[in-house]
Amino acid sequence: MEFGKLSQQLTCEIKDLLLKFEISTGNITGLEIISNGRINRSFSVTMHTDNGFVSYILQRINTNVFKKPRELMDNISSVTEHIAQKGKETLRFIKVKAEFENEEYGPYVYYDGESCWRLMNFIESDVKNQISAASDLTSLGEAIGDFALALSDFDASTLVETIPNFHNTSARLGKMVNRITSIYFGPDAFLQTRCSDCKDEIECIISPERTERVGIITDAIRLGAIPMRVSHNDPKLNNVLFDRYTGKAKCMIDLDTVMPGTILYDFGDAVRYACNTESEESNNPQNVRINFEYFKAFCEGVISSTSLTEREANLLVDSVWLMTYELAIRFLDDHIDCNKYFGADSDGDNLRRARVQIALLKDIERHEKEMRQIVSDIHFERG
Ligand code: GN1
Ligand code: MG
Repeated sequence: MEFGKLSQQLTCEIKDLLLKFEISTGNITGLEIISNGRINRSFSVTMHTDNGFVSYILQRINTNVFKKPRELMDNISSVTEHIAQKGKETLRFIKVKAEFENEEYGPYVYYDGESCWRLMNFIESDVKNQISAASDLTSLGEAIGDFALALSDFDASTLVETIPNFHNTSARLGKMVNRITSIYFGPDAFLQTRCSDCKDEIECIISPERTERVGIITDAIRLGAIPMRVSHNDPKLNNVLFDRYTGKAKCMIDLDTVMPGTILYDFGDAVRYACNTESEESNNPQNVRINFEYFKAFCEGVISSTSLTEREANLLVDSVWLMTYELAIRFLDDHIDCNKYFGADSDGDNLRRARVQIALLKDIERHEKEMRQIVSDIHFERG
């Protein structure tokens, strides 16, 4: 949305918020709502200051999802400092002016009595919501590999879990099953009908051949079979910035879910989002397939930019399966729970999203062998 179209009131509120941060302000010449994230509310603001035109991203942190904004920002600032020290591009947050700082929220969050706000420098770049060529996938893979490499000497145990059990698929499955069970035995006829209307999707999720595979990565971490690393955990295509001129990935953004984890979460989640022949929002689950050309290009990007252990490499395809399964569970559970987490423009959005993930899951199951072959060819080639 353009500056002129934002309500006068919102524009004034934003102007006022900017005054709370350590920047030199000026006349706002551009203001847009950034609408491609599902969780936080974001605005891009351009101002004409004594130093020329400067742009920032102002964000309202969703504190229903991120319940500890201070810890969240501590995580992000230590990780971004580490990346910046290596001379790599990353997000830079702006401190709140001392007189507006609140000890509970720390130096990077302005609390207006209701909401938590943060401000960061705008990075000149392209954001992609859709892939236009296989080379985009190689760049995406390199961004994930570079991120892992830049943080390979960062002590993951110093980070707090901003969303506990974020990629604990088994816990997510348990939560959905508990919800359905209590609806089934409970008094709410509306919710009971809501569950019966997605009976096929529920059955698909709770089928034993799927549920028995749910711990494949958490078990490997618990047993020490794969290393605990810093992972991004939400590497959707539009959480990576691309260079406008070279098309190469510049850096990863949306660092709220950076936590101790495994690169497998990043690998699997990026593939399930970006190598789907349809979008996450598609109305045509019957057209959903894994795009092998994209998958191959992505694997090349990741494998060429970071080093994986043998066990990690063996679990790459499982991670794609698992992250797709997890998102199918999360979207379906949120639909049953009346869209409280992801939100919806109209009821049914999250069921539609769940159907896309289920269709992708089935396609992955049909083609696991080919996917494993692609991984092992590239991994073997790189030695
Ligand atoms: C959310 O905020 P956004 O749009 O980058 C979600 C991800 C999901 C994604 C699905 C904190 O990401 O986990 O994969 O939607 N982020 C959080 O589109 O829950
Ligand atoms: Mg995002």
